[in-house]
Amino acid sequence: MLITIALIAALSHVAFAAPETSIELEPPVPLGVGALDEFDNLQLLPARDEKDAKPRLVLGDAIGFLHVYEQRQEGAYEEVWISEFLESGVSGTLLVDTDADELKELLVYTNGGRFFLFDLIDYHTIWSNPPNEYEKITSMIVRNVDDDEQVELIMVADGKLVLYDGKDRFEQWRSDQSNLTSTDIIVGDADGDGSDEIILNDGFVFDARFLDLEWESPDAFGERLGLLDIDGDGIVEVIGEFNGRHLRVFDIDERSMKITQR
Ligand SMILES: [Ca+2]
Ligand SMILES: [Ca+2]
Ligand SMILES: [Ca+2]
Ligand SMILES: [Ca+2]
Repeated sequence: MLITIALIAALSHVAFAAPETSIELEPPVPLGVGALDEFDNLQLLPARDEKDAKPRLVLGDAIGFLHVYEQRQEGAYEEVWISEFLESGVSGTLLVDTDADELKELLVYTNGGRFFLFDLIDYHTIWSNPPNEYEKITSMIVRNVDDDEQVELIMVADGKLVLYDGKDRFEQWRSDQSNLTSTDIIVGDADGDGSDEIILNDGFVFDARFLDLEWESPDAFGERLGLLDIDGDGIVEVIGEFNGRHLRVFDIDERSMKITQR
């Protein structure tokens, strides 16, 4: 009887265990509670290979170090690597293929104007931008916005919008505007003309292709931005978050904050 129960338990375990195997390779969010999966400076790393499927995560700290943690047992992580000092607080970490070789790198930028590419297997530094190239980077995202196959690093550095080539690694464009303080950048076609805009959270909208300033909104869009078509006209609206909670909606094509009262 006991053996039968054990057998049924074992069989049902097998039946229900299968989906969990793939989750173990790359959990959708770090194990833990709270806002961990929303932090720009905490990323799950993909498994090194199928045999070594231990969940790993990287954390960039406010002093200027990167830490890699590996899961030792369910819910418990342990530090396995720490970087050299990156000179200033880590502002953002991105997992991205910067040079179009179909392998992702860890791209890290700091408050002090440096950015670094790290190898995802052994964490060695693949490349970093020259010291003193920029004094301060307030925001960075990575998108392909031109004709070459590689992505561009789109950042606000020293008050300017800067596009940096991801493969040949040079500054390919910078804006005339030098008063930008953007802490979030989003790319999408927010006016329905079929080409993308680069939208900065402090209210600047650039054409992503021709890089001209399309609109300077009198109101900032919030600290964090999202894009969603919520009025069904086929054009996304900018949804901006203020003070970590309050939301406002902006119609970029109509160049206005959306009136929400009746
Ligand atoms: Ca790559
Ligand atoms: Ca490109
Ligand atoms: Ca557009
Ligand atoms: Ca819309």
